[in-house]
Amino acid sequence: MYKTCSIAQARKLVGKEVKVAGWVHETRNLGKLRFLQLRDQTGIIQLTAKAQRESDEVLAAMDLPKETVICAEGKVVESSIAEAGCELIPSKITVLNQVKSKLPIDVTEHVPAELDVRLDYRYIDLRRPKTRAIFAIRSRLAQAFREKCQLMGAIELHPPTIVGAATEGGAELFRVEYFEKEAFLVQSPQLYKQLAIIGGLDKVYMTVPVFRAEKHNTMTHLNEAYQMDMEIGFADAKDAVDALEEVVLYVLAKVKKECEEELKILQRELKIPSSIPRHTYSFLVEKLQSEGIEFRWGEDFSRAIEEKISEILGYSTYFILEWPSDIRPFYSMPDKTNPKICHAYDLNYEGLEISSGAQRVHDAEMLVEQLRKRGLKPADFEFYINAFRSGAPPHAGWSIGLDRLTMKVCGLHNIREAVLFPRDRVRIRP
Ligand code: AMO
Repeated sequence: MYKTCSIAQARKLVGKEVKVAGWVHETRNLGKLRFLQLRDQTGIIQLTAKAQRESDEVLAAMDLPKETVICAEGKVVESSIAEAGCELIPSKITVLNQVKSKLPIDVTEHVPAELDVRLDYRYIDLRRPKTRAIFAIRSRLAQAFREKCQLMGAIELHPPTIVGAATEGGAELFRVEYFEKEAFLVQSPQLYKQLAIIGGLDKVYMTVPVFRAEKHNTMTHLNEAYQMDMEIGFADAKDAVDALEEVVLYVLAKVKKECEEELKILQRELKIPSSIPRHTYSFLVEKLQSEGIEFRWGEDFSRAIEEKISEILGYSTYFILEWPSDIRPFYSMPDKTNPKICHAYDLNYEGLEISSGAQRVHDAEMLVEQLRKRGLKPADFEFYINAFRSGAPPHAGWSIGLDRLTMKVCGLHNIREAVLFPRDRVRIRP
């Protein structure tokens, strides 16, 4: 057995003998007195050895190079100088593995590292408390999403990743060779979650990777992203936006309550509104125009325009409802009286679009028309369109970008920081 407890647990076991394992974080040799900070995922404990008290083997081990993997046995005692209020008096230190190369990242953060280097050596970067905090928060966000969906009575699905047709427009697909056929990596679980609703599953959710062959290089886009989707049967746009608000507020509240330590490491104070204001696209365009900002109805909001909107509103978390039909995907339901507008919506959290969705078109002939209008071939979507001829209920749904949500919750400037091994135009290794 390499350890009897974690370092966090050992810190609570004053007076007890323990065996802990981890990495040498830092050492300090004052001659007669030697200190070694031992780190694992849960924290750091100080090992203190005295020349007159400890064996030669233990004293020698107190000078091991940083990041050596060791286990240490000894007694936890109270300490007025150690940061944790206790320290470990080692009786035995065993080297489990040595460091055999010069490390490109300083885990103690005395020397800051460029993001590119950190991503190339993510396995070392992950040893930094800040990076660990990001992934602990990301994990809690994803878990809280699942929890809330289950509480709302939804069923978790696992849709395919290799597909035969586009969902979000034809130009952004990664092609794959699939035996003698052409296939694609999925852009969104969109079609499949809708088929599940047509199948009679009333409320479904999923957390899935999606692939977008977009050639951009921005701080908020990836070529492989994680989406947390929900689709609801017998629902209109308002029902879906209500559900989205409920889920997002739940998830944020969970993280605020249960990731206090991680948020502190990241120096983040999470702001959670009691409710999220809702504005139509047209209202925001009027607001922009009344402030003298040049913007034409029908265009998509750029990042710069979104910043202006936040400035004008005085807050940066809000829904945008009722979008121009022409700039939304084919499955978005047009308004009956004014088809220029559709029942689609976005959620901007702290100035960034983190979620998007729509009430769906549930009539097969209307879908064919919508596909044609966008230059897409209905024949490519035959299996999907046919499903709408079998008795399709009205439905609506949305997708939350997990990477973007993590980025914003953690206060990061670059989405890549929120992803273990991000995929962008240049990065496919490691
Ligand atoms: P959309 O394409 O807007 O909608 O995606 C939904 C959410 O996923 C995140 N996202 C991304 N994050 C990082 N990099 C990307 N390239 C990227 N693309 C999307 C965003 C975005 O808000 N099928 C619809 C959803 C629906 O209608 O249910 C869809 O995929 O946070």
